[in-house]
Amino acid sequence: MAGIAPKRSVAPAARGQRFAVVVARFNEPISKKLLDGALAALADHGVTGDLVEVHWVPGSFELGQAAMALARGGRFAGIVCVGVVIKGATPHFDYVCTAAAHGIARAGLDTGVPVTFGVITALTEEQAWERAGGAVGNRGEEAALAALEMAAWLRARRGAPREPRAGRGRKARGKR
Ligand code: INI
Repeated sequence: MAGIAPKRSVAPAARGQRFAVVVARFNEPISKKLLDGALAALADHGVTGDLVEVHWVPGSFELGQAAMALARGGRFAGIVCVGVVIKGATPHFDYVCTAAAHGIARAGLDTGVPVTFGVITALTEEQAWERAGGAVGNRGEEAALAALEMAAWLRARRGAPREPRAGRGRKARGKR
């Protein structure tokens, strides 16, 4: 899929919040580049040292389960999932990509913790390298920026004063 990721972050500094990066070991030399990109983006926003945890899992299929477990633990403002799936000669690729995407989405939707998708789904190894810090960007960095932005967005929503519901205000009560 062609697309243009944002060039600059719009996320504010993360101010002491903790983030996790879950990395799939399959195609490790490439997924390591995604991890590097994610860690660099988090560091740019003040997420360094004890504020960031890295968790390795066997493959992209397992990303959702790990992200769900971490999100349920309640210790992280955001979770970044990175992995590299490269198409082979069989339909295996489709199952791994689908499971990774659904699992990652479900971890975020079920827990309310931002869980972002930094998984390269490439037809060739060359395409994968291009998206791991090559000519087409770094999907790990982009996923980390998305997690930072969503964490800030949710924080702002949770801190925002509630809007009064129609008919339940002081005026409405006084008319009874
Ligand atoms: N996992 C990946 O992350 N990338 C791949 O390209 C890949 N391929 O090609 O098979 C892959 N498979 C492993 C899978 O994610 C699981 O770890 C495995 O099926 C065990 O559940």
